[in-house]
Order: sequence, then structure tokens, then C-alpha cells
Amino acid sequence: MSHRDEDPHRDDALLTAAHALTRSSRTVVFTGAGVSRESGIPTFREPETGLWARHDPMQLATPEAYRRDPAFVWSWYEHRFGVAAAAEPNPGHHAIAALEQLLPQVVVVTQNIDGLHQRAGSSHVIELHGTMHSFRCVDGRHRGFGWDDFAGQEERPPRCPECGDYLRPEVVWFGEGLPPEALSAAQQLSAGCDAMLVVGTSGVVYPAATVPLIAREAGATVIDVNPERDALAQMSDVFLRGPGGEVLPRLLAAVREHLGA
Ligand code: BV8
Repeated sequence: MSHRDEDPHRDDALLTAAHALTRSSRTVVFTGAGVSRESGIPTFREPETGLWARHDPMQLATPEAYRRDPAFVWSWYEHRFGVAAAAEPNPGHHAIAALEQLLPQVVVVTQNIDGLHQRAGSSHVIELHGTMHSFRCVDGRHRGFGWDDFAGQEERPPRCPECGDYLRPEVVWFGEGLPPEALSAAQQLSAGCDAMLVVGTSGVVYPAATVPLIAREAGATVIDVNPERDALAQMSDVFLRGPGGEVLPRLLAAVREHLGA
């Protein structure tokens, strides 16, 4: 299929994408920070506000930063947890969840840690970079703690209820390996999918960024949804320019129309 870099307001690009999705028996939706942008959660490419305005997230999301100043890094996650808790899934998240009712198999592979896909109703979500909703002690011996497990503690970062070591979020920091089972599941699904819908990612963070490349190598139709025409748009079969919260509901409507649903 030739590359189509079209304005999603022109029907042909949207119809091409909808047609590819309706013919797909195994669909992967690969998302990054951009899919949560319209829920009010800043992407990594936008300057943070407040305390973190002078910091590059790439410098904060590292084990070194946590070792250097655990309380500061912890406060960044506590802030982001509050932003995510106050946020609502946007129409883009909901459209992705609705695809599950229309297509045979839809799996979401996300780089995000905000949990908004699950809150929108997506039932099969692979979190490549972990989650901010679960914590472990620094050496990883005790895992799966929730915020309620240390609500009574004043100290920040809180201490592991089992061993007293500092707790940290169960996210993947730069320089840390991705959860092997999540990464291999994502790579296998990408190698076996017929269509991949890529939403809101700059595609610069590896090895997550290999996900759409694996899909393309396997012959899947790759559809990229992004306001910016970036490197991923170049390698996609269809590029739908625009914010996910606007483009995805239109794409969902076109899929419904295709299916006569
Ligand atoms: C590792 C969790 C080794 C934490 C994150 C080659 C191979 C392997 C590794 C590397 C490599 N080269 C370099 C590396 C190292 C590094 C890396 O990739 N660095 C980059 C910067 C070059 N990778 C790693 O360190 C990884 N680990 O390789 O370890 C190893 C292996 C085994 C054993 C031990 C060690 C770990 C990477 C994971 C880091 N953790 N997140 C947290 O969230 O706090 S990454 C974090 O940043 C996010 O999760 C996300 O993945 C990434 C930012 O990417 P995006 O999601 O794409 O967001 P971004 O802001 O960049 O872009 C937003 C997009 O949305 C834009 O395109 C924008 O146009 C668009 N947009 C805006 N508005 C909207 C929109 N789209 C739609 N709608 C809108 N409204």
C-alpha cells in the first residue's frame, strides 16, 4: 500500500485506515504520551510546570536521579499521580476501547503509566514501561504495593512495609530493562498483527519504538495518528494528522460505517 500522508478531514485517508482495521483479525494499538494529552497530561516533549519546569523528564526518570534525590523524584511521581487521578480518559481512549467491540482481537500496547486506557474500558493492555499505580522496594524484593499501603507514613519516599527500604514506582526508568514478559508479548503481537494503529508517540524511546517497526516488517498495515508529521509518519502506510481525541472518534465512526454496525 502506498504511503498516504493526508489530512484526516479528507475521507479517503480515514476510509483507507478504517478499511484496513475492518479487515484486520488481529489489531494492535500502540500508544505514547500523546494519547493522554487531551486528558490534560503533558507529554514528555512539553515543558513541565512547577517544580519540574527546569528538569528534563529523561533526566528525572532514571535510577541515578532517584539515588541522588529520592524525595525529589518521588515528589515528581506523586505530582504525576495526582494529575492522572484528576484526569479523565479522553474521546481518543474511549474510541480505542470501543474498537474492542467491533474487531475480532484488539490489544493495546502502551508506553504510558497513567492507567487511562484501563479506565476507558480497554480490557487487554500491555504496559511496556510499567505503571505509577504500583510500588516496590528499591531492590525489588517486595512488590505490588498500592498508595493505600503507605498512606499513614509521613516520610517521603515511604518505606517498604516488609523490609523498611525505600519504595519506588513500578515504572521502567531510562537505563532499566523493560518487563521481559511485556516486551516479548508486545513483540510477538506486533509480528502477528494485520493492522497497527499508532497514536501519540514520537517513536524515539527504545526498545518500545521497535513495536511499529516489527509490525511493518511483518506486513501489517501501520496507521499513525499524530498532530506532527514525524519519523513514524514517514514509515506508516496511512498518516492521519491531528490530535487523537479528534481523529480517533472519526476513525471509529468510519469503522462502524464500514461494518454497517
Ligand atoms: C533500556 C516510564 C537497557 C517512566 C519511560 C537503543 C536500544 C535500547 C535502548 C536504547 C537505545 N538507544 C537509547 C537507549 C536508551 C533509552 C532510550 O531509548 N533513550 C532515548 C531517549 C534515545 N532506552 C532505555 O533506557 C530503555 N531501557 O534500553 O535499558 C537494558 C536492557 C536490559 C537490561 C537492563 C538495561 C527504557 C526506556 C523506558 C523509559 N521510561 N517511561 C515514566 O513515565 O516516568 S519512557 C517515557 O518517555 C515514556 O514512557 C515514553 O515512552 C517516552 C516518551 O515517548 P512518547 O510516549 O512518544 O512521548 P513524547 O512526549 O516523546 O511524544 C509525544 C508524541 O505525541 C509526539 O509525537 C507528539 O507530536 C504527539 N502528540 C502531542 N499531542 C497529541 C499527540 N498525539 C496525539 N494526540 C495529541 N493530542
